[in-house]
Amino acid sequence: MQAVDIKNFQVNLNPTWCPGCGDYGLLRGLQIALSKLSLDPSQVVIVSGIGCSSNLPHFIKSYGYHSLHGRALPTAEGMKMANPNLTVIAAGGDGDGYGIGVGHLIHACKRNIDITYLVMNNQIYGLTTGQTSPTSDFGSKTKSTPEGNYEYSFSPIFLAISAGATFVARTFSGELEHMSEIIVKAIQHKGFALIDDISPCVTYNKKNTYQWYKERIYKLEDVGHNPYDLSQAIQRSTEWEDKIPIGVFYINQDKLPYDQLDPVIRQGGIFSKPLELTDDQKKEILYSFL
Ligand SMILES: Cc1ncc(C[n+]2csc(CCOP(=O)(O)OP(=O)(O)O)c2C)c(N)n1
Ligand code: SF4
Repeated sequence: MQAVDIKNFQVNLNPTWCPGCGDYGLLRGLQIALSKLSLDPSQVVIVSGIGCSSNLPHFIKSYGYHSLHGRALPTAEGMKMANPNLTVIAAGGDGDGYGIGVGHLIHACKRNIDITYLVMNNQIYGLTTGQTSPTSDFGSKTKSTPEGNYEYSFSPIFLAISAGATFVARTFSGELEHMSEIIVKAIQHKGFALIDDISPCVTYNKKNTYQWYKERIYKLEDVGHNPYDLSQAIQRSTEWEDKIPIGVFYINQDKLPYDQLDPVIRQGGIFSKPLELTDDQKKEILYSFL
């Protein structure tokens, strides 16, 4: 694959994340993947929700849209429907995507629209200074559970597979080459792709540290996992605590993506239709967003 210079996707701005935050890894892995795919930054849009991780679009050269907490997916889906030529990437945290936005996640999986969703999962609410999220481990001590979390977490991998996602993977912010390869595959996949990235919060999550993950992580490809086998994928999807699989859990190439089924999107989406507005009217609409 012919790669373009990674500088095409870099901006002259230092991320505001804490030193050591896993989100730096995801940013770098995504930039490597986009350069490997030789994409044009003007054909890529990154849509986020709210949270530390959701600041991602500011730190990468492409189109970007910083939306509302939990609302990255419907915004991203709308963009793909309007202009199916774009490479649309949604991004955010576990609180954003698996908490407040979980209803949208289920429908995006079911709809199988051709976008890639990157969740920087640190098992905590980082921006709001360390409350439990839906993926916080049972028993973990956080600001909102000083005596230990007494809710059980769920597996986003299991959820996405059962809701109909056609590409489901997990990456680790400490494994950049592996991560970039998986992001490349997810973007190339035709349909909804979820990547759950283990992205440690070094400031508020004192349990799930880089070291904690490194002692547990193994690669699915090293154990002969077959991502085209649904029962194998489901079986691995709930593995956690003692051993944590990373890699591609599940691929389904039989289901057609929404954008190949919907009659309007198939014809190029509303982007391809004449706007029938004067230049002044276009300017007025544009400036109302600034
Ligand atoms: C509707 C709404 N509810 C709550 C908030 C407050 N809020 C902002 S960020 C956030 C959690 C962020 O956690 P996560 O998505 O896991 O991202 P992280 O900061 O850990 O990257 C919350 C609850 C908000 N901004 N809007
Ligand atoms: S608080 Fe946590 S998630 Fe937020 S930037 Fe710092 S390390 Fe990253």
